[in-house]
Amino acid sequence: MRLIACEEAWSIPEVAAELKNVARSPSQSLDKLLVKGIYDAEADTAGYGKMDFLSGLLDVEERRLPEMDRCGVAMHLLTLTAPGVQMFDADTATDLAALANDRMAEICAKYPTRFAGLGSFAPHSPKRAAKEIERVMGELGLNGLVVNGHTHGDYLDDYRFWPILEAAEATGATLYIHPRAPSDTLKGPLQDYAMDSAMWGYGVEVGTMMLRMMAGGVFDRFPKLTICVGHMGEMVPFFIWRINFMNSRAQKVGRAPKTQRSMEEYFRDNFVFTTSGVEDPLALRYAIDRMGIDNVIWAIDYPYQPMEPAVAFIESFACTEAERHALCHGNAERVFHIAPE
Ligand code: VNL
Ligand code: MN
Repeated sequence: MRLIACEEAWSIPEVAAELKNVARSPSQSLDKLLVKGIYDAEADTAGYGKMDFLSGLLDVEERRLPEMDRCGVAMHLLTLTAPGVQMFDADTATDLAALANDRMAEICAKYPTRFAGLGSFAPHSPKRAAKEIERVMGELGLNGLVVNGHTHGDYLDDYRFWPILEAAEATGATLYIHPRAPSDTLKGPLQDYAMDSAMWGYGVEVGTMMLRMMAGGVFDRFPKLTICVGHMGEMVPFFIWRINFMNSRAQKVGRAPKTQRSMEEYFRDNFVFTTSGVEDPLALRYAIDRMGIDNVIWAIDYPYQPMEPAVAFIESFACTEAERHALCHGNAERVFHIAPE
């Protein structure tokens, strides 16, 4: 079975160097716990540096490719790792996104059956971002887009980001909303016990973004836009019944804008999600039965998650051949414009 892993983190030295500057800046962002840990290891107190994610992020050929071969992983869909360029000023972010996209396109051209990639852009400069999206999906021939949660506290339901959503829809680019730590106004009680990141904060951050977009009517304005999220849907599949019920009540009393379709319809029609970092067969079975097999895609979350157990998880998952085909590569090929074998 062709295994295409669809949320695989990667970086370039120039972005890593700029993140080291962020680590030493006075920013109060909750992302600094991870940024300090990975990019300024001498200053690390949280232990990220000890896990040495940086060498895994910066590497393609030395360790990643041999490990893919060993585990039987055909392809990684690469993404510039969170927080991407979103903590930089708009000019630096715009330039570094373009540089990362160029490098990613080189890797994909060198290994067309082993690597595909999602392009980055600077959301804080929406018009230039829209131009970069056209370049990513045109000239560079990449497979879609990635954004990491909020940008300086703003979420994608804000009309200022419409040029970005418009360009994504027009170019047929699926937009992967990857997590970063919750914004300054959301972070309060999430600062302790390692709740800032993958354990809990990331899901709160992306789930909040998803609900703002659905309830805010983004998909009435951009009905063909496809959003991908990771981590088994960032808790939304399990809660969609209640989200749907309560949004409908809120619309009736004027606490939420009237939308053309229901929250459940937006989630089914405008979203897909990956299994990244949730290797739980009960959660996967529920997600497939609840949202439909066409909406679920396998991913590892390398190097934050090791490859081998993620492969064992999907290969041992009890499902039909048609379901395995969809999970392991069919849906990825459709959603991310990857040529079938
Ligand atoms: C972690 C996990 C970080 C998955 C990630 O991106 C991620 C983590 C920065 O465990 O800190 O995609
Ligand atoms: Mn990830």
